[in-house]
Amino acid sequence: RLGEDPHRPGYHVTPPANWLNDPNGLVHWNGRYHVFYQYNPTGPFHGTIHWGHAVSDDLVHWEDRPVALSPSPDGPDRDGCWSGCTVDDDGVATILYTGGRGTEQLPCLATSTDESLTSWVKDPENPVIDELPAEPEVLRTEDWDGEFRDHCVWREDGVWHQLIGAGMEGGGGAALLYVSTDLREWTYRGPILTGDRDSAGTVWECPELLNFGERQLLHVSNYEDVMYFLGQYDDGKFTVERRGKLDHGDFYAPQSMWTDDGRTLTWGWVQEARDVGAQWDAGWSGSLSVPRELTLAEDGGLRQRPAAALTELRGDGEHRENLRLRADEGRELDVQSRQFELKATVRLEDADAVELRVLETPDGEEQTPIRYTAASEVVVDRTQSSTTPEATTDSQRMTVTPYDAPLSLHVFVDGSIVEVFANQRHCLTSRVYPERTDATGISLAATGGTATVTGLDCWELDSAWRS
Ligand code: DQQ
Repeated sequence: RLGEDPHRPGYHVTPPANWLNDPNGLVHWNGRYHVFYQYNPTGPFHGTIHWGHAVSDDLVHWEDRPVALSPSPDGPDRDGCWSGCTVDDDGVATILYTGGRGTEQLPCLATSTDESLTSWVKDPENPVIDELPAEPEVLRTEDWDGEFRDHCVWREDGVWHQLIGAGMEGGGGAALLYVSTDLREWTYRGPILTGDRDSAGTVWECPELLNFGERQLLHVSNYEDVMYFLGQYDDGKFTVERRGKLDHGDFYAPQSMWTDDGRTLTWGWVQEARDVGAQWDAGWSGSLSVPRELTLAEDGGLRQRPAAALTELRGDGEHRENLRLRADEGRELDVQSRQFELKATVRLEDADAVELRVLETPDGEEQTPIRYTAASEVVVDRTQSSTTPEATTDSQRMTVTPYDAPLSLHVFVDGSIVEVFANQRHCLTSRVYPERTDATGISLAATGGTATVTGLDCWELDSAWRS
């Protein structure tokens, strides 16, 4: 594995080198957690995509495994093995993925009977779906015969159900439903939901349906954002009750794993926010988020929490209580690190904002403030994140619903990743690339008045990789 790079995450899932994009085929198999991902083994760019593979016994220590799927030169996936999922077909691990061939996007299937999910055999009948659905008409572009890809498969009443993401000619995105008794012959049933182009994007990639019992959640990636719809899925139709974004930053194409003990754990692709040249120089590109446990809150909204297992990585730390922050008075923490977790409960009182500054140099030249404002926003301010002139300087923000209770902030920093959870429901993942080796400080400050941090814990986190 590539190492020795201050921007390279230590506990997030990254490729050994080269390129990673979407998480794929996440599965808890024979007691081990398997993560596959879109991988280009030949360079840090989105080229001919394979499926990379990493495995873990505890969700926090990871081991690289050999590439699981590679394009077959004469196959329907000759130009790429794109995103898909893994299901358990009576003990046989089965992947449904999109093969790329020229301008076509072709649903394909592969199986593994090997306990470690190392070797996969492609179905000789691939592709398993060889024509586009008639209605709605699938969007064709200069590049593609049809925007029609990515797979979410589940079993319901003994029948396999599959969602494929699509764009509609003249319209917006769609999540198209197919059914099958054997995962190989599929019958088209129509869209479970379609989106309005202006408010929900032209194409829906990577649709995924999650079942929380009384409510279901459909999320789709629309080139910009990961939109989620919470509501009722019944008999092939999804009725939306609320909608939102799973994350407000650099987070895309997420996918979930249903663990043996019933948790829904979701990983997203954390894209780079630096130019292609910098990615070439680094020799790697892309990371997965930390696994997030998704549940429904008591009020029916969506809860997102970092997976509990991440506590296993905690090393040295510090604890503070009732820290009063007077206007413009900074407080430094003892922990200095680029690889840490911080939890804080913040009450604004009469302050305009509280800033948690991470990756900060002693003179403040480089710093990334995570700012909680009286306007109920959390902002990741990247204007001073890096002294590199090419670095991204735009700020990212999200509205955190006002609560009677103070704001709970839970932050994971890892090299160049800043992953923020607010009130266990709003997420913002950001990329920053500080240049200076002393950008390891963490401090707190209030502006415009006084604020109280009623409780704060900060831990350095260990690295995750066994290669
Ligand atoms: N990435 C894959 C596609 C998917 C896109 C290709 C989303 O299957 O639609 O690498 O990032």
